[in-house]
Amino acid sequence: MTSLPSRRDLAAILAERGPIRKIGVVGMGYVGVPSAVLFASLPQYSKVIGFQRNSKTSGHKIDLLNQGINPFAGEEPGLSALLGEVVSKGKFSCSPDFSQCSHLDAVTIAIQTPFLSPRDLEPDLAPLFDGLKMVGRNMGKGALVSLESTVTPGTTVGIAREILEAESGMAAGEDFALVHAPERVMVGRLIRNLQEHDRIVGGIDEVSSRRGTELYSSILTKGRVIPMSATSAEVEKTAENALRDLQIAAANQLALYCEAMQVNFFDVREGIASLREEGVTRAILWPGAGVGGHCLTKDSYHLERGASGRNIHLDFPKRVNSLFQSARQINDFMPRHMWHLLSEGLARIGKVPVGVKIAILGWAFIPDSGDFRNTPSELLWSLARDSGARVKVHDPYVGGYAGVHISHDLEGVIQDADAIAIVTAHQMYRALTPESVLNLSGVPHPVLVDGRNILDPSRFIAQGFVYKGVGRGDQNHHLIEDRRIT
Ligand code: SAJ
Repeated sequence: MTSLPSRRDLAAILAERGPIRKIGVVGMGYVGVPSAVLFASLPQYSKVIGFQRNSKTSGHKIDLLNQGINPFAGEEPGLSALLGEVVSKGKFSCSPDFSQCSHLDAVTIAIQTPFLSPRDLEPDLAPLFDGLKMVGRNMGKGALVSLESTVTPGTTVGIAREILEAESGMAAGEDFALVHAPERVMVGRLIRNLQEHDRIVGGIDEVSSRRGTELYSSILTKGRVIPMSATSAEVEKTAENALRDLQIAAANQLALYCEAMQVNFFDVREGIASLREEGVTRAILWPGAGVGGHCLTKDSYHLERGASGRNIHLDFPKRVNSLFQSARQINDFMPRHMWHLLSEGLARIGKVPVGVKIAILGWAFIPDSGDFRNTPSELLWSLARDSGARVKVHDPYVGGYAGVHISHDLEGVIQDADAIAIVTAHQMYRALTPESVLNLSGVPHPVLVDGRNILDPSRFIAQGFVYKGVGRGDQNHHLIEDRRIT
């Protein structure tokens, strides 16, 4: 039994309506666009409409999409070709006019729920609620509504259902079907993820789950639908990221322990990861300069809110913090740890942060991407600035960031630097050599803080660098050598 049995009339209404043929996708973001073009590429669907508010920030996408132009900068294999094809065949179009929802069989809603402000960790649900209102106001009897945005458990059967019912005057589970089908796509592999990842489909009732399964199984090539209740689907989505965040935090904490005990985390990790036998495998991830992005930084808080909501009785040990909250605190500490390593490095050569020049390499939150949402680099940048240092930032993929100058000139950023901190593992940073950095920095003992363990410590130490690495307890107290003229 995946969820409550539906009232008979919903099944009858859907049977009378027949198979899904016309689909709406609300939110032309990196989830909505590939979903829409995949649906439109299938013969069983006669029309897909992408709904996009004509807002200042995203309204431009409407014209681009109607011309068959991919609005996203990064490389998305297959997306541009598929978009051009479905637009030229007249199977997909984009519109700000939600009245076109009235004749659609299914409407999916993929509107982001970013932090209102990182300080209070509350999600900004206003755009999502607006989307729900517009759909509720215009959808017809027998429609399927699928909420794809990541939300706090309890949202689908709670406020989402209430908005849809209030705006439509209809009842979920009787006049229309309602599911939560969380997105699980990664930038750079959107189409492939939608086709190959298993898809969680959580209905408010069994008929809704079945209608949602009909919709999403159509775009799956390798993946399968995993049906469950709507709230289970919300818990699954937030938990899959909370658990990843927890695994990263475990690696970060172990790395801090290894530094304190002056051993090499990566040796320890190799040993742990060698346990590959059935049933004894250890899922150990990688420590680093911090955890950014819009998934792992917020989904744990969705999960925590769901487990502490009204009418929730949680039996949990007293005075013990949630593992997921602690994981967030450890991961959010890592940029501060980077600052501690950098300050210790400067102290080793008798320098204080005031007036020194610091080069921060990497602003994006993941390698070889321009995506900088919730970047760990910002805290390191603030700590360095607040200490009186002169800070320059390099990132080859990030065009700009409010209040921070992001340079694309790596040499210019390293020029005259007393300290260099690697925060993002962009491929180009792996090519840095001690000689090139020394010549640019012009100081005898530059401090190098490697937040992603991408450079060989011994090569830089041999040339006079003061090296500090996350997890490198075996190297972080090395003797300072004079540059060997090679
Ligand atoms: N990170 C570490 N150590 C690791 C892995 C990641 O410090 O071992 C850091 C990264 O540097 C980054 C942050 O964590 O700053 C997030 O990295 P991520 O690889 O988890 O990338 P995301 O945030 O794009 O996560 C997404 C999630 N996908 C969805 O929500 C659909 C996540 O569930 C996926 O596992 C992840 O992509 C993925 O595997 O690529």
